[in-house]
Amino acid sequence: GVTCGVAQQEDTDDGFYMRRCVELARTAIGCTSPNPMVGCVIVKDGKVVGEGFHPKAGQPHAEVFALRDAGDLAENATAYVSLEPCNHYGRTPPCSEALIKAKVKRVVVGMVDPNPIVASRGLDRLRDAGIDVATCVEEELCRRLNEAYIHRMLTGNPFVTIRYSISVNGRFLDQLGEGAATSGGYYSQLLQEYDAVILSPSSIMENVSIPASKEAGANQPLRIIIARNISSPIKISALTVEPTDKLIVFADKETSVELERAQTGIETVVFDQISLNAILEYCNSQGMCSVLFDLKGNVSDFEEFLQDGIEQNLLQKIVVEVLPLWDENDVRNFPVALKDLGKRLKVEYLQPKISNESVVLEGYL
Ligand code: AOF
Ligand code: ZN
Repeated sequence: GVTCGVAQQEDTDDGFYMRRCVELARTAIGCTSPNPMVGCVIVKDGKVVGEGFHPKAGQPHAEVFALRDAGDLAENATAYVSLEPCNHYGRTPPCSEALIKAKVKRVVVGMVDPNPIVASRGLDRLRDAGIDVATCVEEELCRRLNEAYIHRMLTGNPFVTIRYSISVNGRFLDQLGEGAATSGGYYSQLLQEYDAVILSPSSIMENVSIPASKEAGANQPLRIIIARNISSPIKISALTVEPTDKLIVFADKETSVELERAQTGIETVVFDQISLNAILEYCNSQGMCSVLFDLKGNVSDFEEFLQDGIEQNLLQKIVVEVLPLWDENDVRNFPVALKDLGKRLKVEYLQPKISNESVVLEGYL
């Protein structure tokens, strides 16, 4: 990828406004795929005169909203953008031209755009126009913000996260029910970050409910239920599906026939064989940047996907929720696939998030 590593300008004000850009960008969390989240701030004489973010693919970019907000005050101002301004005609015209036209004096950028059709051309265009350009300000933060977009740009695959819950003594929570496995407001926040959440039918059957982000106004991920070799697809028809639920079943041929018979009315995509590759290919074709495998209590349904993911390097992140429970039962049930996955965690990236309800560990593979 294109990275510069060291910030060209270590100015505290630059860092401050860049962090504001990231905050603005996050307003559109879960809504921008296949595009990145981007925020922009226009600053003149130490005052913010314009702010904007990219709300959705197909809509104007962050810079356009911020420049509109600033109006004439953009002249001789500094524009902060969390991602390099684009220099191409896509769904929208180039932001580099918009910045030049607005006569900004300086542009401060968080990170270079890994999109091969941008990749430094935006920066070059601005410099050619005589604008003072600084890059890689709060680069790490900006990269984290768009880790899924970056991954997809560089690999052509969606960013894949595996999620599960354990007790303090390391028991995989397959018997403790959905309540235990999804306690913590973190789960609701996690869901809104992803374009899709992938579930096994058995993981949702007990409560006959599908997970949704409870954040106010949150974009809901597409809920994908993997249904293969299942004995009773009729159960899927018992799901309480709200009209607003984005729900789809990935079924093998046999299961799809059964589902049709049960007249579930739930949209079904039929696969010859449901493999991790097939799932990711579908998600990618739909412009999804990120996918969350929610193991809940059913690793056995996903074991083969995990093994394939490990072998082919298709898994990027693990999110483990440690619940304040001590399970008196045998802890030897810990799934082999997860042990394999755990061995690959890069410990230096482990990030604990501590709340009243649980400790969540996030690690990169
Ligand atoms: C920016 N500012 O806010 C965003 C950028 O189809 P388009 O026209 O929306 O272009 C999409 C590409 O533009 C996307 O892949 C990425 O390279 C860049 N996104 N660039 O200057 C923004 N969202
Ligand atoms: Zn743009």
